[in-house]
Amino acid sequence: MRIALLPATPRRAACTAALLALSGAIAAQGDGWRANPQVVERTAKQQTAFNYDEARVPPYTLPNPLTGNGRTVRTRDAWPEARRAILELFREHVYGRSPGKPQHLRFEVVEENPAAMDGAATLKRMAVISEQAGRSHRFEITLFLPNARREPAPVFLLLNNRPATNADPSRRERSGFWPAEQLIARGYGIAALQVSDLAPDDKDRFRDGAIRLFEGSTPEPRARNAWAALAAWAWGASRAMDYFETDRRVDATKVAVVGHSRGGKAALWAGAEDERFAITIANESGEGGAALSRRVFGETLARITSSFPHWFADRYKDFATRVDALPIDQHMLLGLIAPRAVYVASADEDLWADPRGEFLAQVHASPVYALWGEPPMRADDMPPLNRPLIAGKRGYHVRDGIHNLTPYDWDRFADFADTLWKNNR
Ligand code: GTR
Repeated sequence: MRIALLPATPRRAACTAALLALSGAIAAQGDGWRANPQVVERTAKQQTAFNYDEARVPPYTLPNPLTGNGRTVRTRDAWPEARRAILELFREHVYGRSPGKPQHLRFEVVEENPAAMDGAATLKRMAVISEQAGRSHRFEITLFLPNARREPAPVFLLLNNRPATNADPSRRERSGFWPAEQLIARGYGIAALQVSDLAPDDKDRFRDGAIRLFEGSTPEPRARNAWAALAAWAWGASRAMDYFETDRRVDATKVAVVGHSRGGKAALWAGAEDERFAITIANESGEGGAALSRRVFGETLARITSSFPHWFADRYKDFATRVDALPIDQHMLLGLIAPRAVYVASADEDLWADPRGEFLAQVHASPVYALWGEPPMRADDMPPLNRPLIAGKRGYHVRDGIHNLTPYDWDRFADFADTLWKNNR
């Protein structure tokens, strides 16, 4: 059995095997998450222009996740062609077209400390320096590797969209948003980059980073499918992966890209664009992330493209008030990650991000995963609060509390990686 509903505080792969046997019975109870009525009432009062009522989700038909170029795929062998076509649809309509590797790329050690965290970890701060057409761009990666491990370590890479102090290499400041000690104790490496180093999160300045590297100061208007901030952040994740491939202490076949909220949207795009990421983790990524746009629940396409026009290709806003005309929905973004692993997480009080819509994207990506015999997630499988659901290479949880990335979430991500990589130590 490969579909498992884990208990409220799952800890180690050691106990997972026993739980797998229970899962069918638990999953059948139908005690899945429902939005807390008080939270719905409070949120609806605060944001009267948005829908928080399940009964008012409009009827919708999702595009077939197996259809690219008008042809529906039925076999694994036929998938790569459909995948390429679907990827193109996302580039053209949603995230824009990224440039790939720069002409020259090099890595410089900024700091290395083999006895960080009281000897538990090695700290490496690396500069990633890109050159293109005589211009250059630089950003840093902070990486802790577990010293207890002899073999190359699997690594979680966070696309940090919060203050840099949340991923403080000195550890004078510590944050549950990037609980480095916790991951090191579980035998994982943990890395972070600052998304603002790749593209400032500002509609007037977002080009002042990786985008300028490629475009110089080309005058407006940019192409309607030109890449924007989310794609630039994802591009940074790929350059970090380029570095991991050169570091003998990193197992580059076991890298998880992680993001929260806007960072989660970028993590999903990184996982879709770059097949080197073994696991993609989107925490509360919401609209433009894992949530199905056609549900029009919480944040909408109209709202996100007007508040954050610099996140997406300009063309995305053409669909602001006609989501049904989009050739894709976000379940197809998860489908692009198949057959690699993907974990989606939501929070009970984060209705803006539409927890059910995030879960349903996993459900509707199931036909793609089925090409590899991966078990489905079904609409009725939505697990209760704080009970992760693992279906083969896919995972989902909805935790109690507000919009945030917490040590609880990280422990569930590590549990998921444990099940995939048998990282029992
Ligand atoms: C919100 C935005 C969301 C989400 C969030 C965040 O304002 O509407 O889509 O990205 O910010 O990044 O925390």
